[in-house]
Amino acid sequence: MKRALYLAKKANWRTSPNPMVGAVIVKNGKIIAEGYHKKAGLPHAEVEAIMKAKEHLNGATLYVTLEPCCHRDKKTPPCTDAIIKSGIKRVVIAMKDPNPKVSGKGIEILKSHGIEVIEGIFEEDARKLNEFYIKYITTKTPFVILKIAMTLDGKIATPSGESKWITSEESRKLVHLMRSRVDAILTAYGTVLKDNPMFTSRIKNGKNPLRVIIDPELKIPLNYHVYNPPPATIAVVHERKLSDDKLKLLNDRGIETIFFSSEKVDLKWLMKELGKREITSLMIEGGSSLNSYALWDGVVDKLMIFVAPKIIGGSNSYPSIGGKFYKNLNEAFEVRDLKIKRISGDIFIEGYLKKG
Ligand code: AOF
Ligand code: ZN
Repeated sequence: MKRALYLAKKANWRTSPNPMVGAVIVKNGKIIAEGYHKKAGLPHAEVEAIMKAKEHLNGATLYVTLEPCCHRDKKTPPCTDAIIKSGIKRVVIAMKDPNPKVSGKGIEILKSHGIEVIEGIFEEDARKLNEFYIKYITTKTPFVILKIAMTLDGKIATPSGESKWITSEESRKLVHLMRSRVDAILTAYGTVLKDNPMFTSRIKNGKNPLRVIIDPELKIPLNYHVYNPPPATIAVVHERKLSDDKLKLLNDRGIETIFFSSEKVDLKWLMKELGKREITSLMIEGGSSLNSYALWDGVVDKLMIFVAPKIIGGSNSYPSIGGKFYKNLNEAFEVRDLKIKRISGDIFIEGYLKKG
């Protein structure tokens, strides 16, 4: 199963909206074939492995990181059919497929054909590997990472807005790696106006995320990087506050728009809109206000905080989280499963937001 997890990871977060899955076939104590799911639309891991096997699979054991699929209304045929036909006698699964169309049904079908099924081997690793997929397939909204690069005193910019660079180059490389893994980046016009960022992934073999920019009135000049694809951009604009001329400018450039009509864009609603576009994961790279909205709108799943050994101080410098606050400490947002790492001179903190 460890080998199957290793194979799954080879897809390098390129399978969206599908999960990353690895499979290994063992016969007489030997690995005789392996496979992984490379990309949505391409064969599933199990089928890859079965196709590659050069000998009969009668009596073989299949190790797979996700419950084999059994549904038909999709791009590829069900893996359960291929497994049953192959003669495989035992299937070891790391985790159930959370997809409501599968979720246990794949296992039942295998069992009803006399195949022995063992579940829950290295389940935690498998769940972590596919945290984007699990959130998306069960809620139809993206898994949201809030990324913050801040000083020891929790500031993200000086009072004049200077923020380049707070963290080390090594930390920034990790941000580029994360950009390469998520489907989209979310930011707002303030951040874009300040730095004219590209939000691309500038690492070897990096994949650029879609850029989602909250720019209600189109304040960002069209010659800024974000409005110059590739990669593609979605502008989140206000139904009434955006002039027709400006809308035409966006349309002429082929920039997709999402309209909202409330005073402030409701991020919960926006996540549903992005989910409809098959965005399964998203990283927020914004300023004090967007970070605050993200928390209070309840969309954050995971925090990734880079802390640099610097202190800016001052009450006019920008805090990592601005806006609203809790009056009582016992109400404060809580973060669970903290992981802490040193990245060159910085401290990297990762954790999941406790909800409800
Ligand atoms: C598996 N093995 O390697 C993967 C599975 O559109 P399709 O045909 O690729 O189907 C996508 C669904 O299949 C996806 O939502 C999930 O339920 C399952 N993914 N299942 O047995 C795999 N990638
Ligand atoms: Zn399948």
